[in-house]
Amino acid sequence: MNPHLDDTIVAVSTPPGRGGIGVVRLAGEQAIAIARQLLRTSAGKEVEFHAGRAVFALVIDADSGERIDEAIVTYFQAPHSYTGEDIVEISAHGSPVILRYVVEQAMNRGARLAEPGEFTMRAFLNGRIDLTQAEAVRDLIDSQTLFQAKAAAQQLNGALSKRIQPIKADLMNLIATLEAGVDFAEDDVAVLPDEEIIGRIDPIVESLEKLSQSIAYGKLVHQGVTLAIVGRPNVGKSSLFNRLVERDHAIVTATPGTTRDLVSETVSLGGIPVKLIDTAGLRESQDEAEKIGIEKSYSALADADIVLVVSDASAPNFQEQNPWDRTLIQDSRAIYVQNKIDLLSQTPAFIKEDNKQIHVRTSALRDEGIKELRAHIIQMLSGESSQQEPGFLTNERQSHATRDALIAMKTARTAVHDRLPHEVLLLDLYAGLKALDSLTGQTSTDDILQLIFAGFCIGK
Ligand SMILES: Nc1nc2c(ncn2[C@@H]2O[C@H](COP(=O)(O)OP(=O)(O)OP(=O)(O)O)[C@@H](O)[C@H]2O)c(=O)[nH]1
Ligand SMILES: [Mg+2]
Repeated sequence: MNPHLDDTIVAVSTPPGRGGIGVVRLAGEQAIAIARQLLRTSAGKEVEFHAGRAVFALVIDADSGERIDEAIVTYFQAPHSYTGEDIVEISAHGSPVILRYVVEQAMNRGARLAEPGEFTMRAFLNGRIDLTQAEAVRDLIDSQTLFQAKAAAQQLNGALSKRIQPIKADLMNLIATLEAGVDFAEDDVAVLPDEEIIGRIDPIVESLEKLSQSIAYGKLVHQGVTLAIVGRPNVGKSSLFNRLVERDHAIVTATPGTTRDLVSETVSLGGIPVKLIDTAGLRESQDEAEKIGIEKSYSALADADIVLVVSDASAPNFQEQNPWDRTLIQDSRAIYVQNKIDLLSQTPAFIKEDNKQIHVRTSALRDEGIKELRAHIIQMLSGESSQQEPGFLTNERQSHATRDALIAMKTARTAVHDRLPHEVLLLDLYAGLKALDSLTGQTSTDDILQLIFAGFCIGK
């Protein structure tokens, strides 16, 4: 048992700095006893705390009894609180001086300063939330777009755990069946035939494989994507970049070779953070700085999730303008942009699809086709998300655990094929279960025993 878990902890829960209100949170057995010493009613009496209710109180100087601030104090009674313990939240005015004073006074009366994330850690340790939900709290706080926040809120609601639960239930059932066969072999408990074991392992493997792939979507949502704008010099890459970020960020001039270094800015497209990178125009150059810039363009091109391949639609040789873009022709990451259409005599269509290649026609100068380009990028992003189930992996830890579970299940399948004894097979299955446990929380021996005895008529 973690000794620190018994401490009553205190911290300012609102961000540092001044604001309209600031909240000090106290959690633990002594929360009320400590809060009581720091507060008075307007009549100077002790504050009475009622579960789930907010009351008006004065923050007082604990030594002299002088009033320091007015506050609204909310009491969440154990176990119906964020951490599962008694929690008192003191919403005072948002002055760092007052908030620090309240925290210090609470510490003088036995509270300990909370470690970063400790309230959420306690919520986890007290079984209020599982690990995926704890991670979702962090994601929710870190979210930069509303779309990210919604995705995190779904995870906080246990979407990932709900997706894992049936997989785990199937695995536990299989373990229980095999355990029964091993432990009660003399008692005529039927031993599962190999085909049936395989028939029960396969769907688990399949579900885990799908789950494992969902990290791609999780990364898309949480980390966003990178989009590189590449092409020959002077075709209007920086002009397009500025249109997409909606301000004059990159330098635009009529001289080819203007952009030397990578210029980047993150925008939200369809709720997904997209890091746009403007690059130096690709050409043979003798200029040292430009040469380095072009090298960087190539690495940005290699690393990007989406590439805008820009050409000048008005240039006479525009079809051959990007000989190097042949390497991109089969690239599903590419969107071909024909810019400067204002210089063409006829008015062309904005989006054309041929051989599955997408061509968008724009005039960065006149702000034409930009909306269509943006819509197309969003469509490309949401293409990946359309068949996505609500629960998905969002970080490396989860991805690792899922992969471990998958490996264990595949090893188990091989063990069946190799006709290894069920004791050995069970080791693999337990390894798979342990990996899933690290995602959602422990399965105890009792859980399995219960399944054995509840599901199987041992009768003795
Ligand atoms: N007529 C017209 N001119 C444009 C358009 N887009 C950009 N230009 C002009 O083309 C010139 C080059 O534009 P940039 O945006 O600097 O081109 P770039 O591809 O970033 O060029 P480098 O950085 O040198 O590789 C500038 O004079 C722009 O004003 C367009 O749609 N129509
Ligand atoms: Mg440029």
